[in-house]
Amino acid sequence: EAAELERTFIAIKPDGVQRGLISEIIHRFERKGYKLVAIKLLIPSKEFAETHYDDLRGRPFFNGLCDFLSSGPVVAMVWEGQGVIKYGRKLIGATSPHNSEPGTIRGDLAISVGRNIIHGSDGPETAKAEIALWFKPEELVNYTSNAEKWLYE
Ligand code: DGT
Ligand code: DGI
Repeated sequence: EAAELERTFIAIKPDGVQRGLISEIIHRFERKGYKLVAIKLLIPSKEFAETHYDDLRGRPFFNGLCDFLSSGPVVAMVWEGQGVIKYGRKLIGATSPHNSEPGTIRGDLAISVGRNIIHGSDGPETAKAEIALWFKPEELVNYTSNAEKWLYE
């Protein structure tokens, strides 16, 4: 059966980049079997960060969160695979590392909610919107992964 080619937006935030966790985080998505279809390193502007976190406008931490996201390089990625939106969130762990289980990215690698090293789209609608916000269509690379026939029945 053909795999449903679901895609999600994943970002390694400035704390993850500065702490040298880029490869660690990519490793976890890669070895799970997900396929990388887009990746770039950039410093988002404050305005861009505000657009990304638009649904959190009005929260007391909104301004600090946007300052933080725009404070340094971010690794923006799109990952593809069956159920990658929901299960990617599972790999990431709960928003606050206090609640993230050991074994998850935040559970293993972060301590505080405001420095939780990674972002992942929280549903199909946000995945679509965030991919479109961060990437031009031509930046998404279409290719066949030879691993697919060993990952999906
Ligand atoms: P999501 O999945 O993006 O809708 O966010 P949730 O469902 O993980 O979080 P939600 O909607 O219950 O709460 C909204 C925000 O409030 C969430 O981004 C993180 C923040 N938040 C959650 N628990 C706590 C907490 O105990 N303390 C503080 N300061 N913030 C919290
Ligand atoms: O999708 P998540 O990143 O798990 O969570 P979210 O979309 O609800 O919140 C976005 C980010 O906002 C989250 O990754 C970290 C930050 N945040 C959430 N709650 C707090 C917070 N930052 C601070 N400083 N304090 C908070 O209470």
